[in-house]
Amino acid sequence: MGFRRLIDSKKILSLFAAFTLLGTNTLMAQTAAAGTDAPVDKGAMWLGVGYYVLLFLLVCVIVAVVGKILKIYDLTLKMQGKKGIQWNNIIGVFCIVFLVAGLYGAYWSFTEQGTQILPESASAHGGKIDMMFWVTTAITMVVFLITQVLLFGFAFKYRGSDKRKGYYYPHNNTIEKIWTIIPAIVLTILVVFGFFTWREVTNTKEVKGDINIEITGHQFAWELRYPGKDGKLGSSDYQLYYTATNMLAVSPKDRNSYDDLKADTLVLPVNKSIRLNIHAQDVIHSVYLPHFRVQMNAVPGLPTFFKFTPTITTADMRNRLDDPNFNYLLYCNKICGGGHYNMQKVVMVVTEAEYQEWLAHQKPYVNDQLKKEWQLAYGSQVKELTGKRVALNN
Ligand SMILES: [Cu+2]
Repeated sequence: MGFRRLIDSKKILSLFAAFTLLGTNTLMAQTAAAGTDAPVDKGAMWLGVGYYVLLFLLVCVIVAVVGKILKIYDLTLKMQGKKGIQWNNIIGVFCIVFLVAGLYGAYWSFTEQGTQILPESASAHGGKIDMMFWVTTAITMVVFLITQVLLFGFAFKYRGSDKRKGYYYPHNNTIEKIWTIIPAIVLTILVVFGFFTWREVTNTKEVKGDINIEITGHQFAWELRYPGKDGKLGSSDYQLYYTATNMLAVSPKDRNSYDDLKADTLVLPVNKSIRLNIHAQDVIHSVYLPHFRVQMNAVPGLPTFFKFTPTITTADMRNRLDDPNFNYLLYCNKICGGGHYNMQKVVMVVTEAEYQEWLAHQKPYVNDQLKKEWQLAYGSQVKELTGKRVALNN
């Protein structure tokens, strides 16, 4: 396509027209929103996306036009018997510019995003997880720096030149060995390190003294159940029908459930071993407690658990961060549907005395309505059981 035809092209003109139209609409929408304090509607947002897509296309067109102009200039120089544009030098310099800009971008990313890093770990095992993170980050950063400097530095140093002839170098076993064996050793160390840490964190049996807490995910909330005075959680059975009164499908056949407590907030005593027994009712969710370096999937029909020991109370962490509004949070870390973002709970780490005080105020899970439901479904057997145990707590 000739230069004149490119400029006259109807496609470019229509692109400009659409660009101007969308740009004007976006500006108008923003001005209107700013004037009325109204929330920005989604139509304006998509208009904004269209604006930037067209902006990108426009930049591409400009680059293409400049390229054509340079090509014509290059041809003119050659027709006059002069040397053409030294593309090899230009591209070589671009490599160095790209290297410097990229490294600055990485530095900027560390300084900007780095300020959002989590505070110190608030659990006993968290230090090990952090150590794995920092070792991996340090190794990958060293590799990143070396490879990028060599890649772009060599592209500049050995750029095409009439004075130099390329050396045919098809294969070298020594180099192949170096770049296969060294990464293999480094990766093996990282994987083995990770394996032992993960095994230590998860390969733990339920022992006496653990505080068992049941957490169940459903679209879109978490439900909590604490054991009563017997310290034992009654079993739940995912095959039971989940009803509004029995959200956790607790089995009426297990006496241990009769003194269990229903809770709205995840309250944990400091320096005590917590065993989270994790369930899901509908789809896969994930229990995520970033400040304690805990994450475990909640899978329907496949109970999972995570054991950890909180080491810093909420009050203590607020002091350390100098932020009186700080709260530990529990998130769902699997995109489980439209209300996924809503699956968030406040976690309070408190002293043992505060924990006991809080626990004493929690309501029993097996309430009167549930007792009635069970009696209707299971008859006198359940009536006899509930009659004995629930009386102790009510
Ligand atoms: Cu979820």
